[in-house]
Amino acid sequence: WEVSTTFNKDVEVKDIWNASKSISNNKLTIKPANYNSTVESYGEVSFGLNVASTDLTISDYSLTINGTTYSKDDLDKAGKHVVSKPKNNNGNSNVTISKPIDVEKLKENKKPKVIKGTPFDNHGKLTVSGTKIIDKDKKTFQLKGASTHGMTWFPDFVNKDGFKTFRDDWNANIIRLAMYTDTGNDAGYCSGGNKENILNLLDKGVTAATDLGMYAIIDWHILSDGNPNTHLEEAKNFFATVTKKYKNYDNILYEICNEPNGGVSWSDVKKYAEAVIPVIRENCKDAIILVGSPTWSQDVDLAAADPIKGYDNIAYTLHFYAATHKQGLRDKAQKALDAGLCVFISEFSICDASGNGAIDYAEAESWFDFINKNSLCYTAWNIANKNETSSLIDSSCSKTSNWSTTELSDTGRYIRNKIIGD
Ligand code: IDC
Repeated sequence: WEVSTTFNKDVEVKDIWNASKSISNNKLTIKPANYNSTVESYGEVSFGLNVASTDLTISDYSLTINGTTYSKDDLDKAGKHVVSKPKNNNGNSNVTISKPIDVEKLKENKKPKVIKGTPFDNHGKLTVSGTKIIDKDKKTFQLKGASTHGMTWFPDFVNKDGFKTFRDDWNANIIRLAMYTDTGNDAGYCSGGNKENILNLLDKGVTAATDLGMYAIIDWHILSDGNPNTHLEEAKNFFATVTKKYKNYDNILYEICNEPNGGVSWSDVKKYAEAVIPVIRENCKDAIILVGSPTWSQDVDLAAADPIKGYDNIAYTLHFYAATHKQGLRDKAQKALDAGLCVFISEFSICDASGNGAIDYAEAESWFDFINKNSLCYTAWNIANKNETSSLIDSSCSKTSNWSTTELSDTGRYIRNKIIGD
């Protein structure tokens, strides 16, 4: 264990017992003596010191247990442990720990470390404001990045170096983690996949993105299971599990149904959303939730006409494949925006809807004009080297990170330029 206390001004320790100290920049760090460094579960440790300073106001404090530092915020969240501030410069003031520290509770509420200068450090927790996504300073913020392929099909591309390449070489700030629900075989979470393995893979992706200060989308990738209600109970269980696990991760967005299709109506999708959103809200009061719409997440106009009420921070996904979906779909999107819906492009490519075929550059340009005019967020399908047009990595390249531009596919090169801002 270790305790740190920061004073407003110069600080001097006159005397210390049952512990040792070091001081740097008004920050006093107290370390255990050699005989009390291990505290048993439910055990206690006590130590004392006399401190002198021209200003005994404590501006900050933290506690380190087994190498993990808990900030003032973390400690406060676990129940206001450190209470009394020194009263004056002369009195024998005590800083007391008011009640036993519940380490489990501390751990449970711990926020991941934020690396300085990363997208998440700069923009913080995002919210939905009208049609826009805004950052911690209330400025419009455009998330730009890419989606994994089905993670279970291309697990090697779910890795920190690869995501770092997207962050540093592509200027991307978000990764979408696509988890197919039903593939008809054990690649799908609900069709016989090993849930534990899949959750571990997802965790690898979440941890990598978080360590890099990137945003990430956890995508419940329905597709052949056209109606999201097909796996409603599993969806509820899944979102209960992941939101509990990642409730302190303010960089995570939850996409609850990739692409409803097969004749499903907006009212079916809405019913599903109204069942899943409260499950998410139980752990994550304000994380952004992305909701799909019928016709493979194209019917945002239907959602706009009858949006989900009673919750903040809901955005609606619009998916396009430029060689298939053109002005008609942009018109629908415009209609939704005009009605005040926050539209989020969590999947797209510049080829046809099969994820393959020729690139339509002219339509791709029109789409990017539309995207940038409206500051829409987007993640491009897909981070893999499959021999299909939408894969961002060339199929002849087997590297899973640090791709040069010649190792990208034509789609990859085009989208990289767009993210960088050509
Ligand atoms: C495609 C993949 C392809 C895979 C197929 C499986 O690109 O390699 O064999 O899924 O069903 C979507 C879906 C997305 C599709 C993509 C291209 O969300 O899963 O990926 N697409 O068809 N909607 C429109 C297009």
